[in-house]
Amino acid sequence: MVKKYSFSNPIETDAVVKDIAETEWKDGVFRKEGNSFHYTLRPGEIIYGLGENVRGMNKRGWRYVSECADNPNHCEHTSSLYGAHNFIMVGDGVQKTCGLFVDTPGRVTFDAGYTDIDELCITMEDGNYKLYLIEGASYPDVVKEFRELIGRSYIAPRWAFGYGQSRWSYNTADEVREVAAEYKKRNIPIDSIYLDIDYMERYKDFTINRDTFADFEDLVKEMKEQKIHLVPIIDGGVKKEDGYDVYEEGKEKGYFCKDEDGEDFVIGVWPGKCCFPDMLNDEAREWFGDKYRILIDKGIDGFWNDMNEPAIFYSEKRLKKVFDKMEEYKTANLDVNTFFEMTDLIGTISNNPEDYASFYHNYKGKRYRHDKVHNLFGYYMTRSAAEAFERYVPEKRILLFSRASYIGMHRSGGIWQGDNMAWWSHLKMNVKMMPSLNMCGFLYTGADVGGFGADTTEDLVLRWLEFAVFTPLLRNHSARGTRRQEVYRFSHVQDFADVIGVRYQILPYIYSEYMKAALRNTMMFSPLSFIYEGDALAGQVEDQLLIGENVMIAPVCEQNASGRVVYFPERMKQLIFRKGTVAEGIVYEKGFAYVDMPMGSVNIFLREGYLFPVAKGGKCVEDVDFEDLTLYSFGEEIKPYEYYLDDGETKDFNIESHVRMLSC
Ligand code: MIG
Repeated sequence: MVKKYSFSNPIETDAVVKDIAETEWKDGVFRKEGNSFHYTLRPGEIIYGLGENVRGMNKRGWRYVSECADNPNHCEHTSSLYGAHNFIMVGDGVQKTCGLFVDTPGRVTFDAGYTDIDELCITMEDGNYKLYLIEGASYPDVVKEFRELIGRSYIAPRWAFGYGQSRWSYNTADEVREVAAEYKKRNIPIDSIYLDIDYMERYKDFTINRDTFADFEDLVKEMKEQKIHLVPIIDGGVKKEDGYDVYEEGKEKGYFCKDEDGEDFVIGVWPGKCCFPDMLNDEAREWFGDKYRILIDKGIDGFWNDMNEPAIFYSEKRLKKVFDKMEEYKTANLDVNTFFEMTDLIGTISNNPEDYASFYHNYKGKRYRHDKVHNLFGYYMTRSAAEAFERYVPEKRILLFSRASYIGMHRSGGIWQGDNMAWWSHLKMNVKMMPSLNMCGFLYTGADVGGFGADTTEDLVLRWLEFAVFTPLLRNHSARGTRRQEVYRFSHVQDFADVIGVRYQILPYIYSEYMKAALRNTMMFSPLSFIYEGDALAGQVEDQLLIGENVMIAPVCEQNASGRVVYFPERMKQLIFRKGTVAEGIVYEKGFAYVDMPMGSVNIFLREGYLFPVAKGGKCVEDVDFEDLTLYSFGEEIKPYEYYLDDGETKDFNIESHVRMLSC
C-alpha cells in the first residue's frame, strides 16, 4: 500500500506517474521531528536502496547525501555520487517491509546509523517535499509497488546489449576504424564504439571536428556495415562562442540559466566558458532535445549525456577570489595551517556550493535558484533527448544513458556509474550497486569496465568483464592519460574474446530478464535475501547476486585469486563457460564452498528446478540466433522458463505476445 504525504509547497519533479490522494502525516515506524524522519533500527536489520552510492547493498552504517556530484575519486568515505536516488527500504523483509521515497529536488541526507548506530534519520534541507510510504510484506513486493508508482523503466535497443569499446578519446576517424579493425581481425565480438568529446569541434555540442572526422557521415555508414554503432557523447554545457549557432540561438531565445541579474550565467567547464541550457524549462528543453536530430540525421542511434550534475570546473567569480587570495599566500611563510588552507582553497574552485546557489531556472513557470532543484538537471537533460526522440523517431528505440540522474529519469534513459577507478574495490562496488539501482528503476546500467581513472591491469579488465557480461550496459571505458585498455592490447587476447563471447551466448536470458524486469517492475539483479527470505546468512552476502530467478553469480573481485568462497543458499549446479564451450560443473550443497574459477571463465550457478537457455553466440547482437537455444537444467522437476523475445528495435512491448514458455 502506498501513502502520499505532502509538506508545505513541494516542487513537482515528475518522478511519480500515479495520482494518489494525500494522507495526513501521523507518526508510525517513522517519527517526524522538524524536517527529519527517524526510524529505530533493530539489531541485524538491513537497509536497502539509495541507488547509486558507495559501500554495501546494505546501506547501514554510513551517511549518504542526495546531491548529484561529479566525484571521480570516490572512495568509501564519499557521501554523494552522480545520481540522487531517494528511495530506501527497511523492515524484516518477510512480513513487514517499508519503503520510503522522498520526492524533492534539493539536498537530502540519509543518516543510516552513522550519527547514532541504532537509528536511521532522513533529513530534508528544504521544508517543501513529498513523501511516499510503501508498506508491503517483502522487499520485492515493496520494490514492485514503488516501481509502479514511478513508471516503466527505459528500454534500450537490443544492439545496446552488445559489447562496447570506449576511450577518452578516439581522436580521429582513423583511430575509430583501427579499433574496429583490431576487434574484427581477432574475431572479438563488438557492437559499439563510443565517441568522447574530441569528435566535436572544440567541445561544442552537436558539432563535428572536420579536421579529424572529415568524413563523419561515411564513418558512421562504414561502421554500420560492420554492424558497429557509434555512440557520441553530449555535454550538459553549451560553449559560449560567438557564431556558434547553438550558443547564439540559446542566447537569443533566453534558453540559458540566468544569474542574479538576469544575465546568462557563465561558468567554466570542458570547452572553457559555457552556458547551461535551462533543461528544466519546457521550451528550452524542447529546443535542446531537437538538436540531437543533427546527429540522428547523420545515422547516429545512441548517445551518452555527460557532465550534467551539472559539473562546474570554475566560475569566474570564484576563480578571481582564489587568485586574489593566492597573491597573499605568495609572500606568506606557510605553516601547517596556512599551507592546508591554501591547498583546501584550490579544492573549492570546482563544484562550489556558492556557484550552485548563484544561477536560476525557469521551471514550470516559476523562478528557482539552482541549488533548490539541483538534482533535476541531469534528469531533465536526458528527458529532453528522450522526448525529442519520441517526436522525431517515435517507432525506434534509441540508446540513451546519462551520468547524473534522479528517480523519474529512469523512464527516459539508463545511466552509467560515472567515473570510477581501476581498482578491485570498484569492481566490487559495481556488483553491489546493481540491485540498489534496480530498486530505484534504473535497469539499463553498468560501470566503466576495467576502471576509468588510474592505470588498469590485464587481470582486472578480464575479471571485470567476467562480471560485466551480465550487466545491461557492457562498456570498456578509460580516461585520457591512463594505460590503454582495449582488450586486444593485452597478452591473453583469446581469453578476452572468449569472455566477451559469453555475453552473446547468454544474451537471450539477459535480454529476456531485462525486458521482464522493465515491463513488470521487478528486479533483474537481486540481493540473495530477496529470494531466500528469512535466510539470515543470505542477507549478509554482499558480493553474490541473483539474475532473474534462475541463476546466481559470484564474481571474483580479488587480484591473484583463482576462485573464491561462495555461499549457496540452496543446492545449485555450476555452469562453466570457457573457451566457447559450456561445461556442467558439480552440484554444490547448501552452505559454503570454495569454488575454483580460473581467469577467462564465466561461472553461473543454476538453481535446482530451474533452467538456463544458452545461444550459440555471435560476433554482434544481430548475429545471435535467439531461437536456437540449448537449455541447461538441474533437478528432477524443472520449472518452465518464461522467455521474452521481441524484435529488439521497435516499441511494441506487449508482454503477453512476446513471452513464451521454454521447457526441457
Ligand atoms: O571530466 O568527456 O565521466 O566518461 O570520458 C571529463 C571526457 C569529462 C567525464 C566522463 C567520462 C568522459 C570525460 N568526461
